[in-house]
Amino acid sequence: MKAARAAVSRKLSRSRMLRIKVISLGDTGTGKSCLIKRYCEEKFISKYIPTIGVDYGVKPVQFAEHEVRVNLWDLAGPPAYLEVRNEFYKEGQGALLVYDATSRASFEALGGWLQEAQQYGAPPNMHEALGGWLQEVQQYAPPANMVVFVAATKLDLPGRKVPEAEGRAWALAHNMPYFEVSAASGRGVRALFSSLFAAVLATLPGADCELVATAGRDALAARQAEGTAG
Ligand SMILES: Nc1nc2c(ncn2[C@@H]2O[C@H](COP(=O)(O)OP(=O)(O)OP(=O)(O)O)[C@@H](O)[C@H]2O)c(=O)[nH]1
Ligand SMILES: [Mg+2]
Repeated sequence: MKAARAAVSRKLSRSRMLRIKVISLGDTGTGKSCLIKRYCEEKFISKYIPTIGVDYGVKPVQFAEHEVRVNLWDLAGPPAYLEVRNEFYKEGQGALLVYDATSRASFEALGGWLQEAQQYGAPPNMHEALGGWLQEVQQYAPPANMVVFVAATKLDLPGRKVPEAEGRAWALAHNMPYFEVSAASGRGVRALFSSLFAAVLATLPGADCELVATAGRDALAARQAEGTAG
């Protein structure tokens, strides 16, 4: 009887478990898959293994006594996979918009990625966008359903082509948080993911206040550990 009650309660808590959906986007080869692998498995693979369409993974993340299941949809960057990617923009609640700091082309492609997300995601909040000081914000606003974070990757490599100030200014102009990371060294990765999760959780109407507060505190601690708190 006791065992049956415990099983029912486990089933109930599983069914109430919060799930969030996060997607990755950015040019092919920018390091989206490596970033996710570093966060989920604390591993780095230097051999390039292109994503075929989309890769899916679930990461359970603990915030005090609350567990959140993060569904990660790692999208492939090549234009040919648009047909696969477009399915995911409506579902995504959080997105990592990734560019390679050693590739100016991947940075210049960011606006196009936002447009793609806007075209296939929920329509952007035009009222908010129009309040911005850049006309571009209106054109490249992220979908209304999605919290988007910008990540400059491969910070361990020499030959940087996009200075930090430029990446940060672009993100700021589009009203998005900006992080500098390296999947190879792990720099900034935990701070990036925990901050994105905290931001997504804060947008969910049904999320427990204590969970949201704990996620926010965890994210701040991770940013402080990286020296990126601000
Ligand atoms: N040095 C260094 N190399 C990296 C880093 N992140 C990724 N790479 C390398 O960049 C290449 C591409 O990485 P992926 O993560 O597969 O790129 P992707 O964005 O997922 O590419 P697609 O799946 O084709 O869209 C691989 O050879 C990685 O080892 C990094 O932080 N530092
Ligand atoms: Mg990939």
